[in-house]
Amino acid sequence: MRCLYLLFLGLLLAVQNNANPAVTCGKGYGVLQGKCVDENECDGENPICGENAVCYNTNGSYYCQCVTGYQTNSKTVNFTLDESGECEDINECLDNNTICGPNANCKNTPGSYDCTCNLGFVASNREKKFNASQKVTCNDINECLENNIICGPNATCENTPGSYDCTCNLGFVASNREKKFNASQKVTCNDINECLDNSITCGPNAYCYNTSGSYFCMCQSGFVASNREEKFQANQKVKCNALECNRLDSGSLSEQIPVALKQILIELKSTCMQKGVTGGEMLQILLEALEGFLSKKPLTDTKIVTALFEVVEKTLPLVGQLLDQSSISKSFPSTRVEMLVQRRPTAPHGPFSLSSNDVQVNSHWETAVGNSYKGFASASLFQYESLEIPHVNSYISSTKISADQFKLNSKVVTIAVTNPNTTRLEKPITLNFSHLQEAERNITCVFWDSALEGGAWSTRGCSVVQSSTNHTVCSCSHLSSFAVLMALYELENVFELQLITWIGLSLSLICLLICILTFWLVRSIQSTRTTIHLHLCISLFIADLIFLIGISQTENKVGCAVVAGLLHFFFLAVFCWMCLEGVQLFRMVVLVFNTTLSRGYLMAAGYGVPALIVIISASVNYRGYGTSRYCWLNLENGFVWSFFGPVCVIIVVNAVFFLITVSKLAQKFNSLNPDLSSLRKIKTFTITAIAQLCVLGTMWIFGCFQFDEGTLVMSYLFTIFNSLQGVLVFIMHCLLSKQVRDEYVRFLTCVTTRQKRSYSEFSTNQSSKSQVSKSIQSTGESRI
Ligand SMILES: *[C@@H]1O[C@H](CO)[C@@H](O)[C@H](O)[C@H]1NC(C)=O
Ligand SMILES: *[C@@H]1O[C@H](CO)[C@@H](O)[C@H](O)[C@H]1NC(C)=O
Ligand SMILES: *[C@@H]1O[C@H](CO)[C@@H](O)[C@H](O)[C@H]1NC(C)=O
Ligand SMILES: *[C@@H]1O[C@H](CO)[C@@H](O)[C@H](O)[C@H]1NC(C)=O
Ligand SMILES: *[C@@H]1O[C@H](CO)[C@@H](O)[C@H](O)[C@H]1NC(C)=O
Ligand SMILES: *[C@@H]1O[C@H](CO)[C@@H](O)[C@H](O)[C@H]1NC(C)=O
Ligand SMILES: *[C@@H]1O[C@H](CO)[C@@H](O)[C@H](O)[C@H]1NC(C)=O
Ligand SMILES: *[C@@H]1O[C@H](CO)[C@@H](O)[C@H](O)[C@H]1NC(C)=O
Ligand SMILES: *[C@@H]1O[C@H](CO)[C@@H](O)[C@H](O)[C@H]1NC(C)=O
Ligand SMILES: *[C@H]1O[C@@H](CO)[C@H](O)[C@@H](O)[C@@H]1NC(C)=O
Ligand SMILES: CC(=O)N[C@H]1CO[C@H](CO)[C@@H](O)[C@@H]1O
Repeated sequence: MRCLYLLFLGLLLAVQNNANPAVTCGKGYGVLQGKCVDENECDGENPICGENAVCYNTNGSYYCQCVTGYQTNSKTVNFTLDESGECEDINECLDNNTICGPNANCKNTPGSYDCTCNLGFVASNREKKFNASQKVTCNDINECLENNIICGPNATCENTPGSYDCTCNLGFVASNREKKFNASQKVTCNDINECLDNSITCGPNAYCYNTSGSYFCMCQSGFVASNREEKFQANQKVKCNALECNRLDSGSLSEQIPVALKQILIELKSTCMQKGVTGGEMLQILLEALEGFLSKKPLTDTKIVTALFEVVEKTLPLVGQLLDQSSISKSFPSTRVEMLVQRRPTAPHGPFSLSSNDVQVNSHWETAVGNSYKGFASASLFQYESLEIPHVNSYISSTKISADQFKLNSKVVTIAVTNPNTTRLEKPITLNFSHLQEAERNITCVFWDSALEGGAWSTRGCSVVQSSTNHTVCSCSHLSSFAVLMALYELENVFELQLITWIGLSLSLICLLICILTFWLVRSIQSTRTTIHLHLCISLFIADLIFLIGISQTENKVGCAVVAGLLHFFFLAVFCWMCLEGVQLFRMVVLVFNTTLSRGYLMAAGYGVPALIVIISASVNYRGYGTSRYCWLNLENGFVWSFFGPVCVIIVVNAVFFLITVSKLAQKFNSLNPDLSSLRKIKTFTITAIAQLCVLGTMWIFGCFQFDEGTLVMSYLFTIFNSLQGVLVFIMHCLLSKQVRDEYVRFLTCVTTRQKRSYSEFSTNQSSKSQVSKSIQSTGESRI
């Protein structure tokens, strides 16, 4: 309803206008053909909106709009006449100070702005100017890459954000003495003469050379840099050491040396004097020369051995000084070398180890360096694979021991180090030697002492740390002139002992044979005692014979065991018969009657008891018979007591019998009516028997040590006693008995005066006589 009313009102107005031609129009309108039309204010003479604005006509009015980059001072773009505004340039650079982004400069322009990259930066679109809408960034220019000679020669360019720095290279200094400069400063980098610099010292025996940008040090001729480099710098702490080739003059050795060695020395010295020779080359020459020398013939003189060791000892430190590698290992048929070299600015310390297959050496670098460090240190192990050393004396604990008592049981080695003063080491070196032959006892560590009779093995300063069957560890407090060490062992079969055994046993056997014949054939002395003597002699004879032939027949194990068993049996039998003699004497003194013993009982006691012992021993431990050294009872597990046990028992029993016998005898002597002649006889018998017991008993006490400890004195005592016991039996039972002596005299006169007589006559004569004496004796015995 309201709309309709308004419409009506509108129509009414329109009709009125048309109807009235003299009309007046409102502001902003003009009259045209009686009509009010919009007046275009923007068409006027003077721009109505002012500069930098665009005028827009509207129905009945207009408005001004500032062009881009402009605005009114009330920060609006549109304004009308009423507002009477004016368009002013916008300062984009002030409005937004990050509008250009980093490293760029903003410059306001009328209606706009320009971004330009700072010095040292370039726009990503490579244009000089840009604006924010272009999304351009300013990037650093790498001046060093754009122009690689920007800093000039001998200088280094370093790019910085927006710029660059030039610095002179090491060894050059900028002409303006500043650290950093740039091309615009016209600075040059000049070479420094480091050799004039006091802070740089090449050290003694070295020259300094100035080079473009640097310098180097060089040893004077005749000197070798400790790091083996030709040129070095002061901060490397290199030392120039004299190369003492003169050490190789043959005159510097302590002994006159053979021509062959002299030639080796001359060759070595001329090699040493060559410029630029290396340790490896020198070592090769030494080893090759020694190869010829050692393979030719065995060394016959200790002085040659001394000289040989000395040559090696003097050459090895030179090799170490000239060696380029830090270690070298060379092996020839007769020699072998292991060498370690340290070339550090500071002295090395701590342990090191050198080893070949046969010897391992443990020492410390402190030992190899010594009191003054030369900038390098070397240690070498020189091994003689098959050095044939002449028989030389040994000084064991300052006692001279002749050559034939000891034998080399390891490879011979020389230890040489840089340190020239090795006569008393602070830390001893240890050497672990492999044995050439298995040996556990009497091992000695020795070194070659050239001060002793031109060269001999000596134990001074060396000791055995530990010794097993196959190895000996030695410790020595010096390397001396020759640090040669070896293991020795006592020879088991010394020739003299062998000789004594042979002569003594042969003598024994002859004597025992005479005894046996005497006791067997001479009727006049037949009695139970004689039977006992006879069997004692037979047992001893067989035992000695087996001992002589079989004691060292160790090759055949079974044979050896049989020999050991037989020895066991017969030596026991000797003791049993000896015991029986004691029993018989006892019976003679105590049991006046029935002094003859049955042969059966005697045999059973004399041979049965030993047989029983041997059978029991063999069945308990048959392996106990025969050892690797002797065909005798094995000393391990106490098996040998199957011999010593019964022997001890017998000796004790015998001793008891003798005591009783002697006391009874004394009683009888003190009795009212002593039968002096027969008592004296028994007294003699008893003394003889006791003497025999003592001899046999003592012998086996030594024998105990002989087989067990193997010391030389015991060996000699045992051998002498053992060899001569037959002789002793002969002396005691035959020569000291008047009866037997008479028989011998009779026999000898028979032989000399009645050679033509037949033996049968002699024997009948003999037997008839002995019959008489026997009856005398038996009555004598039975009377007691
Ligand atoms: C200015 O006026 C015009 C016309 O009325 C309009 O289109 C525009 O949006 C205005 N601008 C501003 C910034 O007000
Ligand atoms: C300033 O200009 C930069 C680049 O055009 C734009 O990213 C930023 O938003 C502007 N800051 C202001 C406050 O207008
Ligand atoms: C930015 O620069 C471009 C190219 O020169 C131009 O077309 C544009 O109008 C400029 N914008 C401003 C806001 O100045
Ligand atoms: C120093 O510059 C000169 C001239 O360019 C050049 O011959 C010489 O090799 C440079 N020295 C070094 C150490 O770079
Ligand atoms: C060069 O260095 C001088 C002094 O430091 C400085 O004033 C100058 O701006 C630098 N020139 C360039 C290109 O970096
Ligand atoms: C050798 O060493 C010992 C002990 O280290 C020292 O007493 C002696 O002076 C040294 N001799 C030489 C010649 O350097
Ligand atoms: C000695 O050397 C042998 C073999 O190299 C080794 O078996 C043994 O243990 C060493 N002995 C010692 C005490 O180092
Ligand atoms: C080793 O031999 C030496 C010299 O002959 C001797 O003095 C020492 O007693 C022997 N040692 C042993 C355990 O046999
Ligand atoms: C010693 O060496 C021999 C042969 O090399 C070997 O048969 C034996 O078992 C070794 N003995 C010991 C105790 O190692
Ligand atoms: C080393 O010393 C400097 C300063 O005295 C000189 O300028 C250089 O020319 C010299 N360099 C050489 C290679 O002799
Ligand atoms: C072109 C145009 O629309 N003109 C109009 C302007 O305003 C007057 C009255 O306000 C109208 O009558 C015109 O028609």
